[in-house]
Amino acid sequence: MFSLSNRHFKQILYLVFLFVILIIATPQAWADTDGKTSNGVRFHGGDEVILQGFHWNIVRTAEEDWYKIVKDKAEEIKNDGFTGIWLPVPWRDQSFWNPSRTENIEFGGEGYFWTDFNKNSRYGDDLELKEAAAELKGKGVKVIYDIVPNHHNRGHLGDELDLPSNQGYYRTDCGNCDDGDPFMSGDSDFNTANPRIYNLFKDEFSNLKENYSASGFRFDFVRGYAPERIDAWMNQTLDEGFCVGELWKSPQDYPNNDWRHHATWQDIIKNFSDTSNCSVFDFALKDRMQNGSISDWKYGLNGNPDAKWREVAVTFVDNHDTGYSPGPLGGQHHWPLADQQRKMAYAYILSSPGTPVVYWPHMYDWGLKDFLKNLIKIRQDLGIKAYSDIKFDNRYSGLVGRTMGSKGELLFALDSNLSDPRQVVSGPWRELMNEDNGTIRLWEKTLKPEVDVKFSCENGLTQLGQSVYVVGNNTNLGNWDVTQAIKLNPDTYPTWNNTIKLIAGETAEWKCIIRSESNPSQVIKWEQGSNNFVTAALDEVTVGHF
Ligand code: 7SA
Ligand code: CA
Ligand code: CA
Repeated sequence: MFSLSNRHFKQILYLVFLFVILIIATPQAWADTDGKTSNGVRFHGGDEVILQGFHWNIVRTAEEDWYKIVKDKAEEIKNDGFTGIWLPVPWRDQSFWNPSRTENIEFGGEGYFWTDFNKNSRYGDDLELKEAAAELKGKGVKVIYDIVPNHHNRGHLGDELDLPSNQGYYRTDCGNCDDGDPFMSGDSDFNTANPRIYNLFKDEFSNLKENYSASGFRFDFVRGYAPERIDAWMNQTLDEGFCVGELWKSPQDYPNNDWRHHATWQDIIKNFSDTSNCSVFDFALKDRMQNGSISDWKYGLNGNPDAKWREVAVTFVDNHDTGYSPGPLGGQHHWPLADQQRKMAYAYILSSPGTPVVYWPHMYDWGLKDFLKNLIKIRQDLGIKAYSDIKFDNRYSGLVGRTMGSKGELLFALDSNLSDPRQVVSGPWRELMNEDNGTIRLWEKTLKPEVDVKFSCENGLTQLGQSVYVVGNNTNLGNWDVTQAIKLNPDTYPTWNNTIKLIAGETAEWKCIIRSESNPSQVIKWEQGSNNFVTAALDEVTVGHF
């Protein structure tokens, strides 16, 4: 019988203890929470930030197969903070039509008028899709496929999906063979209640999960079929996955005798979510962004006072339908947000509840990557989730509010006359962002308090019109921007002093400078040698010298 000496037993115990510490200490590996809302809606823990991984004209403009481009970018997408990517419809689309009366342009092939489940599409071939999806999943970016169960391009020779008519498979096979709206004339609509059709999609969804790394689905044109069908499909294939429905149908789009004709956008999309148990694109917010003032943005589903409503919202600024896309005709732009509001809109959706989606061209084609990456980092550092609490402050112009993250509070002021965050609620507030002449301002109140640290600079011999300042490597010290440096007082000249707040426990690097009063960017003298260091603690003193 193998017996452990007391010493060996202790060694093993110690090793186990170390292993446990290591696991807990690696936060990024454990950051992704899963699970449904308490009402059973599939939002994968509510900590998702999603990239829309295509735009309308990709099939006409990509320099090479799109799947290869996305695969090669997987590391960057992960590092930008995205936890999921919405990939285009994986099935081949051989349709085409000319969207312009004046120019000879060909649209079609984007996936929404797909032929069959063959995955050799305009985005790349089957193997490229498999590899791109596996690479993304391997990096921790969940793959969410665009799914179009409402209709397809039917009845061509050689199709791998060639269903006969008059068998109950299509809308046109009987008077009520479709429990939803028609797409266009409806002659390509499925009867998704038909067992064969239902199972066709169920098996394909399982295939996407087993062989194409699917972790979620985006259901297209959900006005076209019963939301209960979506819940059944998800239950049987990817019940713990992420799902979102695209219900783009305004109250006036419903017939007079339908309750939704007299309801709000929020009621309509929340009702869909209740029945499908999927999250839902926040067209209530989109409607306010398009038709309201910026202070009306609080009326999106994601701003609802009830967390059970906020948490199912999937917020967006524009997508491949509503917005512009690089390439022919600028894409579709059915309902584009005004350019000058775009950055404020992203500042809002990334600082507020719901699950935010960033549109590919905004992130990677039109110069907003650093701005958006910073917003995503702020969201994740403060632990803001789909269900986080939000409080708006109507005393100021524009949109002012606070989102309560699990690690701290974020105060946002967009296009507002609010001058000091402490007017909203006492601090200490630390400024995180100030863009576009103050139209976008964010502050944080971390759970980490700030402490007063005494800074001194010795031998600060100055001429008239010059003063000694401190500049350093964090927001309170000007982020090494000499125009944001902190001025000291010559009360013990030539030693200059001042008290500056730093976050308790944080270590900062800094230097003394002699700077012109009249021209803030003119530095007459930098402190020589290496940077000074200080770790913020109560009554800490830190001294530099010229
Ligand atoms: O107007 C914008 C808003 O203004 C606001 O002020 C209004 C809003 O209500 C108002 O408050 O929003 C309205 O307009 C929206 C955009 O049209 C509507 C919304 O309901 C309405 O209220 O949104 C609808 O259209 C979107 C494009 C859909 C929404 O789900 C839907 O509700 N988006 C998704 C659905 C599809 C289709 O799968 C995709 O469409 C979108 O990318 C996706 O995100 O055999 C069939 C057949 C025949 O019946 C036809 O006669 C024949 O012409 C085939 C042929 N149809 C072709 C189409 O004519 C052609 O346009 C088809 C084969 O190809 C094209 O269709 C494209 C579609 O244009 C394109 O957007 C489709 C298939 O390639 O792919 C895309
Ligand atoms: Ca999650
Ligand atoms: Ca339909």
